[in-house]
Amino acid sequence: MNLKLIKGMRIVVATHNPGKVPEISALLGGNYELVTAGQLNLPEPEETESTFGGNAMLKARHAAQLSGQVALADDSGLSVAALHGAPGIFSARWAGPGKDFAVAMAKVEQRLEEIGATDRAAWFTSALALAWPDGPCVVVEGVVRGQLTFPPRGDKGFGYDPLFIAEGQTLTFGEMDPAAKDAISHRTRAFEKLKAALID
Ligand code: ITT
Repeated sequence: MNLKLIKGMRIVVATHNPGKVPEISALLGGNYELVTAGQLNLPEPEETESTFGGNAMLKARHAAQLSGQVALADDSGLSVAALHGAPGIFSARWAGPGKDFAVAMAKVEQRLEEIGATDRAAWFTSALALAWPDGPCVVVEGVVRGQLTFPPRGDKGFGYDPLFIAEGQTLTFGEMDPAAKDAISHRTRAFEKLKAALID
C-alpha cells in the first residue's frame, strides 16, 4: 500500500463547509484533481468523537468508504483559554442549526462576560485526516495562537475569523486577505505536516 500523495491523483475534499473548500484547494495547489463531498452528494456524518483528530478521521473514512477514493477531511475549531477550551470541537454546533456565526461569536462574548474573564487568549486548531478507501488513515494537527477581539471585525473569512487576531498581527482573520491568513493559519500548519509525511 502506497501511502503517498501522487501528483494528479483524485482527492475527495470531505467537507460540507463552503468556507473551508477554497482554503483546502489553495493548500493542495493545482496538483490534484479535487472533488468535494457536496459534488458527490455524500451525506454528512455525525461527529461523534471527542477530539479534533478523531472527528477528522471519522469524516475522512466515511467519505473514502462511500466514494472509493482517497479523502481529505478537516476538523477544526476555536478554543478559548478562559472557557477551558470551549467551544473547541463544538465550534460548528455553537452556531446552531442555521449555522449563524454571528450567534456563535455573541455566545463566546456572553460566556466571557458571565464569568467576568478578562483573558482573551484563544487558538484555532485544525486536524487534517487523509483516508484511503481500504482503511489506512493519516492524521495531523496544526494550531495558531492569538487573542480575541470584540466586536467582530471583517467579512473576508468564515466562522469565527472576525473575532481572532493571530499572534504578531493587528488585523483579524476576517480582515486579512485570504493569502495572508493562509500564510499563518492552523490549517496551513497542519497541511505542512501532512506534506512532510505524504509527499516525496
Ligand atoms: P465539515 O465538518 O463538513 O468540514 P463543519 O463546519 O461542521 O464542516 P467542523 O466540524 O470542523 O466543520 O467545525 C469547525 C467550525 O470551527 C467551523 O464551522 C468554523 O466555524 C470554525 N472554524 C474552523 N476553522 C476556522 C477558520 O479557519 N476560521 C474561522 N472559523 C473556523
